[in-house]
Amino acid sequence: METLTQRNIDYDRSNFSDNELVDIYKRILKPRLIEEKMLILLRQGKISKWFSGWGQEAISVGTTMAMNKEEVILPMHRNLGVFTTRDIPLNRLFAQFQGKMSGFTKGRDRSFHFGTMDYNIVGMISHLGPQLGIADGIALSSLLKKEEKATLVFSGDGGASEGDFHEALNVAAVWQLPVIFTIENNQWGLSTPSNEQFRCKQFIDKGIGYGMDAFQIDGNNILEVINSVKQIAESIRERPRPFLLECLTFRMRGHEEASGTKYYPEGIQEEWNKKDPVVNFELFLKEEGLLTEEMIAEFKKDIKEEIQNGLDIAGEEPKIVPDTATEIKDLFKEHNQVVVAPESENKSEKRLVDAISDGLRQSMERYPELVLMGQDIADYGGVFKVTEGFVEQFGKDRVRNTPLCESAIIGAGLGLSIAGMKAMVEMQFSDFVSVGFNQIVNNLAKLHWRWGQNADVVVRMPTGAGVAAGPFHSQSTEAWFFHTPGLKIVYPAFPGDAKGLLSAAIEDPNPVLFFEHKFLYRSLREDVYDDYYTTEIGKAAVIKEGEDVTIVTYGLGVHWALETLEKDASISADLIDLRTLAPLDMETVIASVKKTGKVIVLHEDVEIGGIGAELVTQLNEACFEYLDAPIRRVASLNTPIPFEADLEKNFLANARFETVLKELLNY
Ligand SMILES: Cc1ncc(C[n+]2csc(CCOP(=O)(O)OP(=O)(O)O)c2C)c(N)n1
Repeated sequence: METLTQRNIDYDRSNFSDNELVDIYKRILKPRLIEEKMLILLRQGKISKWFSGWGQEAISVGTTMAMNKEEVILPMHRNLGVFTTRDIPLNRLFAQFQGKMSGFTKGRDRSFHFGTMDYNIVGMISHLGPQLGIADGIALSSLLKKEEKATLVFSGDGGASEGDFHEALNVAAVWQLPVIFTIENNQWGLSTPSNEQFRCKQFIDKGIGYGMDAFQIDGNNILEVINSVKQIAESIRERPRPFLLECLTFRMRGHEEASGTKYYPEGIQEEWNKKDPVVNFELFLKEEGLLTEEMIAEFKKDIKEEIQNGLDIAGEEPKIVPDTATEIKDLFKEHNQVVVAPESENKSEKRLVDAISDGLRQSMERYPELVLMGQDIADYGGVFKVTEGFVEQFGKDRVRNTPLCESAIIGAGLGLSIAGMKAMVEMQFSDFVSVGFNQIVNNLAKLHWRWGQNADVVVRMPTGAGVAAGPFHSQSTEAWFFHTPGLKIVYPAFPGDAKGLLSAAIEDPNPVLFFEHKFLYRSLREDVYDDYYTTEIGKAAVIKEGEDVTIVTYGLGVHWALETLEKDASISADLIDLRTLAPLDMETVIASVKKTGKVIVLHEDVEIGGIGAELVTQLNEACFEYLDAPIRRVASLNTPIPFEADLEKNFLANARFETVLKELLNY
């Protein structure tokens, strides 16, 4: 590409002193020189992949210079300049790229896939859009704490086609959150041009639909970027509200170095090279008499030395030696639960729904930083009335009705947690968690393991069948998450456990999915302690003791088993209610199976690839020599769950449980 000798960008320097302008130059030069070095290293085979931000540096550097240091920025894959402008030591940045220990993820995630709250940066996951909901949560925390802070989050024009973009902007607008949604419109998403990505004339037209102000600026003009972001940030610190800021630019080097640029129209790179953000600014400062060739050479020399020094330090660092125990330990933030006993013995009869409501209310009293979010949970009290009366007691700031935006809201829960708060997100029905799935399995579950940031979020999941509600209001969804390391899954079967376990889940700084059986909400009563208390997470309960068989189950299965045992008093069984599915209390289960020699696993969820499959495998490995019969598993049919009452009955595991139990006993 030809070197520019003529300036093609007009700068308005009226807000900047000479020194500031020179400082800006040094700031924008640094990521460019790192880019140059990375390309050399790539050619030498010393790094494997590089997403280049060449030509887009003014956006990363300008936005970061405009924001206050204590404000959070959520960058994407072309925002090297955010990291350098926040002054992350280059040796750590390079160690991160090389998967070394002094990076930010202990070698567990690559390139820019990390965050560090030491620098108020929350990094991306590959899925792009989920960043935006997290920004909402961080901004919500600022709003609730009246901190007068703005949050800035990036998206590409391509990533903005994701549902997460729509959800996050919509939530930010409805809640008037101080977020600057910065769109780097480099006009391509991989090989797809903008006109195959969206239909509106210009990107900012999308702002109208969300009811937020939107500006388009020249993303290659660093002074324009700084001025615009400063102005917006100042304004929204004072009067919180979101902004859409489109920074027009061009992706000079294609998607990533290996994928080439053959699909670009002829001459487009040359055209955009004329608007190079670094060289144009350099030419401008020379014209202004602020920069000489000698100064440029000196700055380049200094930065190159810094880069080489950083590479040397990172290069000398030994490769990570895998340690399995550490890999597993780091899944969760350390939390040694100390079970809290109720202050008095006072009890009153509570339905499951009342007990859950009670635990939630007392947790709200205990944790002023706890925020509840969900559809219709405020004045309406939630569809199952768990939060009835909460608005009166805790106010609308902490008991928040949400738009229908599961993904953005779970993301916002994570944002609240990153900002030091606690979040509880209610799914209206656990079936609907499928549209928030990505945030749970890829963000909540992996965050602590990736960069040590915990996700203090409880997702409440009204679940299960027995209410003839059909395939989308009756599913058992626990196995969707059971397979994902990094999540705790709690599934109580009784009101007393539900209250204690929900309180424990909220206390726990890690992500917990809390399943509540809808059929049991109002059909089950128990005397429950009135005071606040917690129950141990990860501990099964032996509900009945016997000699001949072990029944392992959870949720509604516990009640099916109880009914079956009540019908036939001759059956002598250990009945184990798992209560927590992740982590599984295998110790209790194994001890029982070793005693009885026979075991049947029962669950409401469909059979295939379910929790039963895991239990059977682990029991086979641990108890084979103690078994007097093959392990049996009873689950619901491997079909979706039908609506009609008799069809539903036939679908559910209970239709076959008694027969299989008797077969096992007679084996
Ligand atoms: C959910 C998801 N779909 C697809 C991809 C693959 N992918 C990675 S980056 C990218 C293009 C993104 O375009 P844009 O948001 O405009 O950012 P740019 O790369 O142009 O900076 C695609 C398709 C992905 N990472 N995540």
